Amino acid sequence: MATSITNTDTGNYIKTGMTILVVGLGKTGMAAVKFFLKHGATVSVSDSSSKGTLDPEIIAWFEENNITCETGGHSIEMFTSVDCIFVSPGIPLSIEPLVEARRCSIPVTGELAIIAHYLKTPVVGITGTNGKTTVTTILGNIFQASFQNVFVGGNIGTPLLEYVSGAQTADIVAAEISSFQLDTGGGKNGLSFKTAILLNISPDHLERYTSFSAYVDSKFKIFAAQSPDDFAVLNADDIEIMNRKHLWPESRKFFFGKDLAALAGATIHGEKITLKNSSDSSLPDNMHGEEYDLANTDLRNSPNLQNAAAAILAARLMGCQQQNILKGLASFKPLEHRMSLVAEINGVSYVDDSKATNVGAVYSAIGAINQPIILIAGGRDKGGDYSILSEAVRQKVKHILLIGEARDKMTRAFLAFTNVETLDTLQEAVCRAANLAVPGDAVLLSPACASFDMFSSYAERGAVFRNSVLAIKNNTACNVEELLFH
Ligand code: UMA
Repeated sequence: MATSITNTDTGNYIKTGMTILVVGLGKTGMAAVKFFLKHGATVSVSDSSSKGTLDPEIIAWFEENNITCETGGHSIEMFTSVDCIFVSPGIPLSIEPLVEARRCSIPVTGELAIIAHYLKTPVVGITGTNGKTTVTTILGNIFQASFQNVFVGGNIGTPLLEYVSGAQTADIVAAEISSFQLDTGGGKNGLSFKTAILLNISPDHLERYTSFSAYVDSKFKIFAAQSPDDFAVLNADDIEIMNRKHLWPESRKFFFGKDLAALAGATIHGEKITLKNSSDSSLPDNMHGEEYDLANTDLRNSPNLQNAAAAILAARLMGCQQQNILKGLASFKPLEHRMSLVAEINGVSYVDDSKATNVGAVYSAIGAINQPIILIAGGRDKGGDYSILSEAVRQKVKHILLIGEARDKMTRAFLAFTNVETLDTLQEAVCRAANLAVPGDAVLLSPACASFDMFSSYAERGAVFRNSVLAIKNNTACNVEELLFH
């Protein structure tokens, strides 16, 4: 082995000649390979996909740079013959070669732990089960109105390692942070966020975590490296967050929500958000009493009011002025596949909420619709507890159409509460929904599951829903089955 690393917990410091294995060759893995090469490391890579699925240009580039490339699986030999292992966020930490590497005391690290030592720009981190991308986008807009140069990245799309590899010219970074990223770099030695936002927590990714409590612990790691000069922004209406006072950060805590009681932060009333102090905590710079009216913005409905409140609070704590925050809020456009109205056909609304990949998101979607609902759900099960939806389904959902791997498990969960049918494809489900719906109903795609059993992403699933609905809209006189299948 070449040079050993100084920090045996995480392997944060990259030294010339040290050997690093990068696991996973997606966006993060490729950014990591380039970053480690730039810092003089000897890099090898390992990916579970077969060689044929990798871009031949990338394989050629690996050869040119003497990068040993393992494809089609992960071998213990590769994992135990390096100084340090870098894992991409999507790699389960329980795979055998990683367990064996840890047994051999080889440090396993990830993006946040690495950039903790290289990032020079103040960063606002946004995590939570739902709403991360929306809040990151809102904050990105506000920062664009407030600063000269802004970088928006992380789980939203561009790896933070890409930013750190470059000239780092931004004045501020808005980073969407997933629990997967926090697992390998969100601890005390991990990235320190100037402001860290925890939006909400409900069961998700339970196919990866041993328990809900392990998932919650992962989310709270976003605060672990903060100092008392940093800010934490927490959801006062979220029971899971408020019940875990023992996990709350040492940084200065501010809250957002409808019921702040004696807490300081951003309070939501109707379509307005007001900043307030409390008896034992004050917002900096006389922000107390500042009001933000969202009535004329695309953020006026729940859960976006909560998302906006978190973003306003964080932006203000980072020194943005009210007029620039208002500009940022006004420029927000709803993101695709999140409660997006696709069409109204014969008095029936068709709503695409394909991004709702967990039970909590579906709960919120059902709550936001004040019409009888025909719900299309299902996909790859993520270990969520569907019974959380029982009461909402009994009250508002007249029919559930289930697709994908989870359909039998979901049928058992909902049969006692509404009419349930299973179908083979999303197109069939849309046709069936169109046949069942009467004027005044809403057809809602809100799957509570991942899409990967049938689609490449939630975006593709949403696009298939949208195309099916639009095909019906453009041919309302036709039989919908004929329209979609012939
Ligand atoms: N792979 C293996 N072994 C495995 C599993 C996967 O080698 O056991 C390989 C795959 O063949 C593939 C690569 O790993 O080549 C993919 O790595 P990755 O899943 O970590 O994906 P990246 O392309 O690096 O994208 C990641 C995030 N993906 C995940 O966390 C799963 C992206 O978030 C993020 O945008 C990107 O980094 C930049 O930061 C996506 C996501 O789904 C949107 N995130 C989850 C979510 O939002 O729920 C957390």
